Amino acid sequence: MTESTDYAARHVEFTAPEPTPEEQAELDSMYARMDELHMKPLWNQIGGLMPNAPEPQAVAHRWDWSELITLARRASDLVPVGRGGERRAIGLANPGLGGPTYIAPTLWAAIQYLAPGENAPAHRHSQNAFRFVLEGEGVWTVVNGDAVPMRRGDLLLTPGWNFHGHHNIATEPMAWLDGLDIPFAHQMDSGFFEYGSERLTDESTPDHSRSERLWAHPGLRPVAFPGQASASPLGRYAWEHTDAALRDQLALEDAGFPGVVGPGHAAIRYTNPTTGGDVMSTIRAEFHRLRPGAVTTPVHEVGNRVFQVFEGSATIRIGDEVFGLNHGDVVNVPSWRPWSLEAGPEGVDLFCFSDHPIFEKLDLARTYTPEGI
Ligand code: 1HN
Repeated sequence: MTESTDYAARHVEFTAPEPTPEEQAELDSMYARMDELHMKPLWNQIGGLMPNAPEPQAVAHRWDWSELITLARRASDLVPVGRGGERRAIGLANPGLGGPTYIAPTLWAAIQYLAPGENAPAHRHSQNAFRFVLEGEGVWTVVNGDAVPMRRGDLLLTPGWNFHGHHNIATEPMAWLDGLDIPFAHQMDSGFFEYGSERLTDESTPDHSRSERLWAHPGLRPVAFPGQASASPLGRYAWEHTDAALRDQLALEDAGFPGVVGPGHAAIRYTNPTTGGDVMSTIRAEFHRLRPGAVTTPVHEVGNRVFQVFEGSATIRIGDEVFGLNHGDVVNVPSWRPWSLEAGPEGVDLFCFSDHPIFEKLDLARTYTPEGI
């Protein structure tokens, strides 16, 4: 599959008549003066500024889970967690973006590791954040005093400006995927940060957080909290609900009813129960389940996706590249690169997050399926 799209206009090179030596000297001097005064002529750069379709600097890249978890364990032996450093998190830096810890121009992804008895101190920032738990349990994220358990397959939210700290009260270390909109806030100069209390929560650790007791009942909302909130008030999306929803979609397909997004492809979007929309204003979170061998239709989308394999294996095609994906591996899809998934012989479960809400809100979202499906 190629990158070409049939609607693409042709790019026309701007050519001026060949200058005489005198004209060239004048031109050189004019450009030198512009440079001194921090001015740039448009006629030399329009093609790069306004390509016919997005030409992301970010490249598609896969991070290997076994390497990530090995380095996280080493970091745990060598680097304490505490105030100042705040989190023992290893960020994934897109090789196309030239150095900063950005998996995409808008998104941050990291593996965070907390050993038994360790505490990541409370703080808050305007950046939105979530955690997705690949394996393990025993860590509690305390969000504004509400103790939220973290267990395998759970999605935990800490929307912007909520105090949050993490405590491992178990006997095993735990690692999870963090996703934040740090690059977006950084590039837009919109970020704020404050330290929270050093005092550990003396909350008991109930089975369910307060937020789940209020908001995690399907199709039901507490009358005491009317209105809409831009970020979801639900702190934990428990695996048992995600798994059941996906299982039911595939069971409906088996019974000949609609429900799946494509043949053998069940998918759910985590929603804000006060709106039915995305969980946070800048980040979309989804979970995809493909039956063995199922294949998705290639699609171009404005915005960036990140996948992490929860179970099983798959291959993902991104433009002309193909990546094999196993348990825990993380891969990003840059804007407008066509992507499609093919599940391995045992099927695949994938967590996915994206920055698509940003583009939808700004009327900049576009999708295109070359096969017109
Ligand atoms: C942060 O607060 C967390 O709360 C994780 O777990 C990663 C990366 C940069 C800045 C703040 C967390 C972070 C972060």
